[in-house]
Amino acid sequence: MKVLAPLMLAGAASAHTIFTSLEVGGVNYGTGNGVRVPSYNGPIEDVTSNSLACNGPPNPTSPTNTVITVQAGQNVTAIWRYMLSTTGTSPNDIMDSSHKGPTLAYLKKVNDARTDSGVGGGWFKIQHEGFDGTTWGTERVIYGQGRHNIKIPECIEPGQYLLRAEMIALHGAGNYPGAQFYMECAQINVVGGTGTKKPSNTVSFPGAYKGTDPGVKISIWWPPVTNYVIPGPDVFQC
Ligand SMILES: *[C@@H]1O[C@H](CO)[C@@H](O)[C@H](O)[C@H]1NC(C)=O
Ligand SMILES: [Cu+2]
Repeated sequence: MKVLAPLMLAGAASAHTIFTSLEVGGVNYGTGNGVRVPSYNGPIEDVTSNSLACNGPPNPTSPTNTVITVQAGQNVTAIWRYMLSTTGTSPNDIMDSSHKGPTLAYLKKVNDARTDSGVGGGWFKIQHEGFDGTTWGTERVIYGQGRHNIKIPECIEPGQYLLRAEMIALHGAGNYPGAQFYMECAQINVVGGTGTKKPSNTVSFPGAYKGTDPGVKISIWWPPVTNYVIPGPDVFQC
């Protein structure tokens, strides 16, 4: 523990993150436009909190009236920044490099993306990236200008969805609570697809994660991670 303590303190210091804006087809819609952003960048650590769905108290988010149009089958990019006011793209402008863990993305079909809280069932996973033996998913975002690439499945039915982009930081996850969950929800309208699929492998937020999940309660510093199990369900496949 003597060796680990400085690392954990460094991680605890301040360097959190926010999914601040969504980029679609090369167009960035702007901070908080179509993405419900909090003013404070802190994590949620309680996996039973309603704030695990789309963030929320202790980090209340601002509503937005924008619903961003996305073509089914298109890739969108969640843009992560250290703070709402951070405009740079150096690694420290994204998230502290101690914040190693997976990236994930989920969709939930809703009647009105502007008003649906996101709390409850109906979420299906559309992307995740864990640890490949060398690099964590979050490191690709930290060293990739905060860009988190997410494919919207081509086969899902058109309509409004909440897009929940997430990064989990595991630097202090040896005990639960300890893992830091960072997530915001974008409001999107999926068009153009011929899809009709309603994914069956859905989960709830809160509910999808447990404090005992091997990907939530894990000491990543020692022993070396060999087979990281990403929390949540399998990725939905068309
Ligand atoms: C689209 O996003 C997925 C992740 O959901 C990624 O694996 C893929 O490389 C991306 N494709 C392009 C062309 O960027
Ligand atoms: Cu942090």
